Amino acid sequence: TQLSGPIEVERKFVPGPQFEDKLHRLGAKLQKELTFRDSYYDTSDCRLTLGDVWLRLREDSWELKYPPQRGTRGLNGASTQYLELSCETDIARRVSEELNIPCPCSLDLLELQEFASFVTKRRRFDIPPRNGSKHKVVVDLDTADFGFSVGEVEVLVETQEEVQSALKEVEGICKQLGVLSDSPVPGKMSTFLKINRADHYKQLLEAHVL
Ligand code: V4E
Repeated sequence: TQLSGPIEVERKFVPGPQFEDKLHRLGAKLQKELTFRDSYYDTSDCRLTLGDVWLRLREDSWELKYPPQRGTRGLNGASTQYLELSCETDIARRVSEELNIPCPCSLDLLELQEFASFVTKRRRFDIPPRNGSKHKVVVDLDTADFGFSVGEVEVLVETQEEVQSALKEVEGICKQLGVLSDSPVPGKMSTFLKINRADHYKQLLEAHVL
């Protein structure tokens, strides 16, 4: 089944000491500050996350992230691309397909368990359009309640054809901000699991999902 939702192209980074100066020099403007709780769900044998499928309740809304092609990962070096769904019916369809079970009318009917829950404080910055740029770029600075901070440069696109140019743009902005690291930067989830769910974390590492 072809479900539609935006493709999120992003790259995580560790903001250095002079990071906010660089952000302002690029003309970035603080768009909003928000705080939200994410609770992530999976089967007891972690079949969703082992397939790189991420189901969460962000405050009161279900959201699903998964790689564009079945059986592939959303990783592209240190940058990532994930499809995002936010309609609960579409999410139930995609999750049941992943688990090879009949589609439930509601996600509540699936016997899923929460495996992570944390609060993020986010400051979102808009990057002004640059010469020749096709995409709207945002920079998020996140701090999670378990004492971990990470940044993300992000572009949302509608089609797979736009992914390459979005990746270029994300990487260009990272370079300008002095945060283009060669190796992937651990995100909130990876760090949360390492601290709180060592066995789950190990399984994901061994499956090359993290
Ligand atoms: C762990 C994971 C996913 C769930 C968390 O997604 P993330 O984008 O890190 O969270 P957040 O709060 O920033 O969501 P947003 O508000 O941007 O929608 S989705 C994919 N993964 C796996 C993964 C990975 N293996 N490597 C990297 C660098 N990132 C994610």
